[in-house]
Amino acid sequence: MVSNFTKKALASAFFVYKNKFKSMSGKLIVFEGVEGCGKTSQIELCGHWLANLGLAVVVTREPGGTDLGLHLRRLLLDGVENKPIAEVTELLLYAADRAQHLAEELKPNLAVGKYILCDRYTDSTVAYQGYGRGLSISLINQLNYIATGGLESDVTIWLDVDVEVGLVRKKGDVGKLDRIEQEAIAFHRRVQQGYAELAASYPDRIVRVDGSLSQEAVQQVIQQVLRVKLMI
Ligand code: ATM
Repeated sequence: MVSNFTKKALASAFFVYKNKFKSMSGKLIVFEGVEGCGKTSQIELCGHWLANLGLAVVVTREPGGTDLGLHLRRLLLDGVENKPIAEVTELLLYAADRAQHLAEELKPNLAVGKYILCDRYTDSTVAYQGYGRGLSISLINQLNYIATGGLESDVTIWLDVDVEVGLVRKKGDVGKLDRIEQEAIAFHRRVQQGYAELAASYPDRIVRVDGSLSQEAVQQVIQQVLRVKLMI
């Protein structure tokens, strides 16, 4: 029989385990959304704002936030000699990029109190590989857990723009679309649906921001969200 003392000790060990990341003093702020939603400009504006408040800011992204990740990003976005990448291979490469990113960038920077602005994180995998490709969400959740050890964002800003508007914006910006952007519009609509369902499932963590507003208006909303959520 398990004594009350043992039960208490187990409960407190579990509490310590569950909260091991909460002791990290920095903040992980993630930006998510479909192609052309405006993440890059909003991250830049937000970085300046936080730095002007005297906070130490790190801007990073997935895939490609480490040297290893940059190689993985190229493989993922350009492909290799026009040969198709199997869906599960793609999923594992995103997970590998994330595991390295966590070890090399996220954990060390959080530990020294930095404010990390991260372009995409675990929700991208649920939205793109889960809703977009149709891979098992439960498998993706497990892989996300393996890659991150359970580290969640403090807040995730989902920049919600119409899929067609986003793709037109993106094509206008860079002139050509990468391997994933070239997917059929139905794929991008499923990704969008994924974000909508994620936001509905995790209302405390994910905040939807209307990305169709002007750049300045979107930034004002983001700053307001961060002030409230992170008490800055
Ligand atoms: P950015 O262009 O936003 O940096 O994202 C790179 C691509 O990687 C993006 N699609 N396109 N093009 C989304 C995709 N992606 C996934 O499919 N799964 C993931 O887990 C992540 C992090 C990104």
